[in-house]
Amino acid sequence: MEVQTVQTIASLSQQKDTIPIEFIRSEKEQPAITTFHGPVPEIPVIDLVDSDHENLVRSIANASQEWGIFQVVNHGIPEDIIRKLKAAGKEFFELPQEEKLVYARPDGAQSIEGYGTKLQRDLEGKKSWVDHLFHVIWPPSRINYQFWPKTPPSYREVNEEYAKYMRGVGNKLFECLSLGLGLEGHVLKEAAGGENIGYMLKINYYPPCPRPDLTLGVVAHTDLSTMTILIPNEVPGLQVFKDDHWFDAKYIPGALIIHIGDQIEILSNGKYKSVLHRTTVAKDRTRMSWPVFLEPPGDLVLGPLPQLLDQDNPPNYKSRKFKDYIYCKLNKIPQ
Ligand SMILES: O=C(O)CCC(=O)C(=O)O
Repeated sequence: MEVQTVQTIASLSQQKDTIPIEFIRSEKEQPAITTFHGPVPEIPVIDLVDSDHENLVRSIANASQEWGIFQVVNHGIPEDIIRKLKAAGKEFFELPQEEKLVYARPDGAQSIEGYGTKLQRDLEGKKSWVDHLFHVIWPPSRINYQFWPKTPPSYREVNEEYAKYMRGVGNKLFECLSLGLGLEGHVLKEAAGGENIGYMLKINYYPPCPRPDLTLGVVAHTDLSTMTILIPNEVPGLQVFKDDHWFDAKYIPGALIIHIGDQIEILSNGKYKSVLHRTTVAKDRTRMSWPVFLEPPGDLVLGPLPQLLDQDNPPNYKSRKFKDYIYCKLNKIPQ
């Protein structure tokens, strides 16, 4: 197997002032040229224990309409669990390469689960300055423990615990988003697969990079999923595209970052927006992030909710199976 992870390339690039050409982005994408410098509007910050429930629903709906992204504080996940989750992920990525490769995504596998680098080069043949580990954390029947690191030994327990909290937060957000559309609280989650929604964890590992001005971690994209619940480490890097500019997201210790994904945009018939985002990398520090993608079952057909449609509000999106949506998007076939 080729052992060309970005972590290996980064360790060879230490003490240098260059990076391999395939990591150098075109000028349209280079962060040094395209990042907005000036007064940056702040991504909405939402307190999940707002005693005024109507206010909470309104804030989540407004943020999802206007930004497609928001940060959540007072989400109920104990600090200690988050600290342990991050420590376990960091310890895994700091293992020798051959130990990590035990969890490598098998060649030709259908699923994205496993350790590796980005699945595809982009259209210009460029690579991204990031490695990752993907594995399902919920429902238990869909978990493949072969992709869960055995080192550190705490990895399994803390990820199982985190999955329970993720479900709590996911359920609450689905409910608020549903109410924000003027629907009953259960509608959106049920339309996205109900108890069969899969929780796919990804750990992103962005090693230090001698030329962060020229390259990107993950390139500009919207998430395929319904929504994404992400926790970053303290190294900034997430950028959001709004009003024709790339803005840096502020790091708020302990906050969760919620991305509205394509499927919620579709179910809401475009009322909620799936957020375009990307990441930059740092010169001397390792950035890490832990997004959890809430994904409908592959065979489930998703389209604009019929309750939102009438003569004046025709569907703005096709209805299609989630797996077909993924196929078209990954293969750049128009939806
Ligand atoms: O690292 C981040 O903050 C964002 C990661 C992301 O967008 C992704 O993995 O799809």
